[in-house]
Amino acid sequence: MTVIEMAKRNSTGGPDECPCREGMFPRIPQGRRALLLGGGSTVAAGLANAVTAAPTSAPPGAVWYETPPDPTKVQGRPVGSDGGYGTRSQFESAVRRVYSPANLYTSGSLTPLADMIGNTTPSGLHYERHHNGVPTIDPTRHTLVVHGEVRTPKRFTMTDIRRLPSVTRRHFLECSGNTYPEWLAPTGKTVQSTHGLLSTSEWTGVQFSVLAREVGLKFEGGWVLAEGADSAVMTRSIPVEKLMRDAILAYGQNGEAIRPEQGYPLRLLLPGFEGNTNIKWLRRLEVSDKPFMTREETSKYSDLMPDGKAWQFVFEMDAKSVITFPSGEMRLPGAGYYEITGLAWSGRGRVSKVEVSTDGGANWTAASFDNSPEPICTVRFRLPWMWNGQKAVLLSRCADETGYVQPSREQLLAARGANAYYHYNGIQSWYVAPDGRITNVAA
Ligand SMILES: Nc1nc2c(c(=O)[nH]1)N[C@H]1C(S)=C(S)[C@@H](COP(=O)(O)O)O[C@H]1N2
Ligand SMILES: [Mo]
Repeated sequence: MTVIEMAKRNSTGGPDECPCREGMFPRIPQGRRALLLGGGSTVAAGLANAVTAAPTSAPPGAVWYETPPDPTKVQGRPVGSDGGYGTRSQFESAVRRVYSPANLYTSGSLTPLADMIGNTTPSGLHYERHHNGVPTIDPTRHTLVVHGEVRTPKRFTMTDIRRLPSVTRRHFLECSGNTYPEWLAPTGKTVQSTHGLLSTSEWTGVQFSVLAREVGLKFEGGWVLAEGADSAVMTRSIPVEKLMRDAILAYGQNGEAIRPEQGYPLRLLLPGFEGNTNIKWLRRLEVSDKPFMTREETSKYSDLMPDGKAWQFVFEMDAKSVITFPSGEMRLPGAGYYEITGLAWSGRGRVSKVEVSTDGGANWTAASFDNSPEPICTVRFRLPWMWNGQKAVLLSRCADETGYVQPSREQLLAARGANAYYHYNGIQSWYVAPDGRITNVAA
């Protein structure tokens, strides 16, 4: 099939067209589609950089430039037309976070994993989970109070914090509710809906251990209550041992100030710990010899076991991987060569291995990595594949440097039972039908 044929097949999207919807592989952005199909893209001679009506796939209010037949004949747009802050190409605007109206995702959004390139999530596509909206915080008035069992309680302004030595590290963040609907049955239609509460950023900030020297902890060990300045006043108890090991009070994300949705102006970043403990809009740290037993670590974010008892303080995110191409609701245009790719990550260290199966788990082949895996960070894996046009079931399975291996769905269900909710990390299966359609199935 030619690109134009695929574009024709795909040209029926409405205003809420989802980038992952069936038939969208390979996706042809609406504007370029028009050009390929020879319609709607004529430009009057000499009319440079005309703004035309945006196609339906563009976000409301988007500025849309006419595409001249020959860009060398029309002067480009002047520098500064972006108001001093760049935006992505108009042809990429269909790649968006999805806001889910129901349950866990009430006030959250999902990263479009199928469209991610490389290994860093652009800040504007980082997943979101807010328990009571995004507060508006003036950094010149924001402070962080550190008190409790410390020798010198202190209040730090953002200026104080930015004067301290900083570190910059790339880490993933994953909500422990990520992939939760899959406990019951294969549910999510796209990889964005099954695994989209996962993102990777480069974080910059001050290590907790630096701050601890400023206030003087009274004893080793113990717990710290971290509190957010949002209207949910999110609170979690964190072991001091973890904070001293690798916690970052982050004010930077991917080279600029952390986004409001990620906790501007300051968030706690606990590499590998469940998303919830990474308190955003951080305003208070209280040191104690015991945990505070807040709502989010008693009623919520505890794991109910088959025997009715609950695990508390299940912090570390287990190793997990998912194939992002091909994945749910895509359609392969025909038999032939493809490259299977996806992401693998572990809250306990580096990913050591990813294996891929194209026959539902009978045979496994080691995938290659785009870069040497970093600690507590996603890594992109890939494996070449010749599809013979027959039914196939695609799986990925990862291991981390501690020797832990990602469990199959059956192994996980056997261990955790029907009461489980958080921390689903079973192997994801994508079924490839002979017509090329990809769906979410139990392997
Ligand atoms: N203050 C505050 N911190 C918070 C939350 C919140 O609602 N308020 N949500 C938590 C949850 S459940 C998750 S998964 C992560 C999400 O971080 P993100 O929105 O930057 O992706 O932030 C955590 N920290
Ligand atoms: Mo979360």
